[in-house]
Amino acid sequence: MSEIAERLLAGEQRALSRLITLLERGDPAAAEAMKAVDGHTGRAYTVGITGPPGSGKSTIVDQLTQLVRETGSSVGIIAVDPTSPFSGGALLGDRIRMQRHYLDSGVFIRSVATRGQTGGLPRIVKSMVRALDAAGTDLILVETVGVGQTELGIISVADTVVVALNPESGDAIQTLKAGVMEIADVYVVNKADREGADQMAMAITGMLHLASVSPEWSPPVLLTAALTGQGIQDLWMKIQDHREFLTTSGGLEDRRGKQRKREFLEAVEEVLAQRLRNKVANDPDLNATLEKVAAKETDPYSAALEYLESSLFSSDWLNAQ
Ligand SMILES: Nc1nc2c(ncn2[C@@H]2O[C@H](COP(=O)(O)OP(=O)(O)OP(=O)(O)O)[C@@H](O)[C@H]2O)c(=O)[nH]1
Ligand SMILES: [Mg+2]
Repeated sequence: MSEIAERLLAGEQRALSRLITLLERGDPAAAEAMKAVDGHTGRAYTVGITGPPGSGKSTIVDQLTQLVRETGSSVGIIAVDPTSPFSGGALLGDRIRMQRHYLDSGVFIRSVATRGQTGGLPRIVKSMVRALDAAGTDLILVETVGVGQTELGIISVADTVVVALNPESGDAIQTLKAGVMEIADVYVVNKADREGADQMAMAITGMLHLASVSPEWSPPVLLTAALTGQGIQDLWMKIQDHREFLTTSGGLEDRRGKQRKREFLEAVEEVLAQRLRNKVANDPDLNATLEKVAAKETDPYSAALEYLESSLFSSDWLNAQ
């Protein structure tokens, strides 16, 4: 086993930081270490916190961390930031919001920039969760911002998904329609100190009744004021209830198994697409084909199939449905 994997399994924080840096660089040593530690994962519990921008996710994460640290458990925080790594705004805000935890050796905090990437959660987030898990972290909190694919992608890594909304987010119902209802295990109407929180909670509850998402688990709808910590204890209890439900029903194993299968298929696609891009970029004959397409000598789709057939794949492979 690689040295870094060994040190990680021994719970060394520096090995964890190092591994994450290697993962960020796409260093082959990271892949090797991840392979070695994979069998040692599964003890950590992962909670995803997602919702529209500014709904108070980081404040909730900060308060949950505080609460959980009081029990002595270690916490890993991964903030997935959709902005560029250089804009810094959101990261700076998070730093301020979570600053009391930066000096705590029982809390590990890392941000991941998605760099405008669309289509699911960046793969590195899954590796980071696994690395934190292997290093012995008890609770992992993953914050994802926004609505859409990245947000929904949280389901591919979290055991429990918390969706945080606000009383005034008039778009909340819209948010729910955008596939969020299928992934939310717990709803939080944060900023309950503001007007309209009860109505918002009732509206969500009403929609849940209509949708009846899962017969075994009805997602609770909670009110919190994360700024003061109000309702956070209750949120933590509901997260633990959900964990208990998943563990006793066998749902946890099922969920994690599905996540791993999906990750495998995504990796196949990713590697294939990458190799294909490299190959196409370095193909000296490609220009001739492109010129033909531009000159309307052939239509783009048939040209693409012909090109792939002649240069990369057999026609059997391409025509298989
Ligand atoms: N009034 C009130 N404000 C809150 C509450 N919770 C958070 N806020 C404020 O809302 C703003 C956004 O909070 P964050 O925790 O950064 O929200 P976020 O969802 O992490 O934001 P992004 O990561 O940028 O999407 C901050 O100014 C918080 O102080 C609350 O319960 N009540
Ligand atoms: Mg945030």
